[in-house]
Amino acid sequence: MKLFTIPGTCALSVHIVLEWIGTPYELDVMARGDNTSAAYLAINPSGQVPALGLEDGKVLTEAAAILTYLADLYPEADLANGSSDSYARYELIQLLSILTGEVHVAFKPFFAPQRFLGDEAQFLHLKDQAFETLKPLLARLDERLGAARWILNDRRSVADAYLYVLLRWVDYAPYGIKAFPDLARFRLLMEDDPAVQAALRAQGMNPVGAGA
Ligand SMILES: N[C@@H](CCC(=O)N[C@@H](CS)C(=O)NCC(=O)O)C(=O)O
Repeated sequence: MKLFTIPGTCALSVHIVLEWIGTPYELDVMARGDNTSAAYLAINPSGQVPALGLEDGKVLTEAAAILTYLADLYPEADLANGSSDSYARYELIQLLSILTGEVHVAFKPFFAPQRFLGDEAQFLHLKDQAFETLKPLLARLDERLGAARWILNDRRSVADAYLYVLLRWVDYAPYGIKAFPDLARFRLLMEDDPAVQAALRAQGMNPVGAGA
């Protein structure tokens, strides 16, 4: 398997999961901009990461699909919320949908305001608005986590890897991670994990710690 990633992006979640599983994998760490090359567009026409090249030559894209695929392929790693029971499976899909389709998407006007507005004078306003949209989403995740160690039924799953990546970005918000004490604690605990540390190192990234 080969993971295509760009440091700082949501592809880190897949990288963490590959480390948790402990299976051999190849890594293609691209620089920003490489994802619009003809070579990469042939791998993922959306130009986005993550993409996962599979052993049979197929490519899987979309973080939620890749994470579910890996959780299913390596049941011994127990990262699928115990999904032999069907409700547990849909709970995992539900949470991955919230994280990828609601929370991640809410960050997009901050990271790429030019995709939403032509008028640069409006960018700051748009970014502020993005963080306002995010606040209740993060508050709900903070409440959902509560005193638990892991976000889904207090059982480690692929959703934790994805949540960690999203929480790294909360430092950009004016309120910061400290506004969400349980998420802040979760983020710190994730950074104690040798698998997370290995993935960060391999992508030339640093832990973000407790936040400002
Ligand atoms: N829906 C996609 C979104 C992936 C995505 O937004 N990737 C970002 C990084 S977090 C990216 O590749 N950005 C580069 C670009 O769009 O040019 C997924 O869940 O995998």
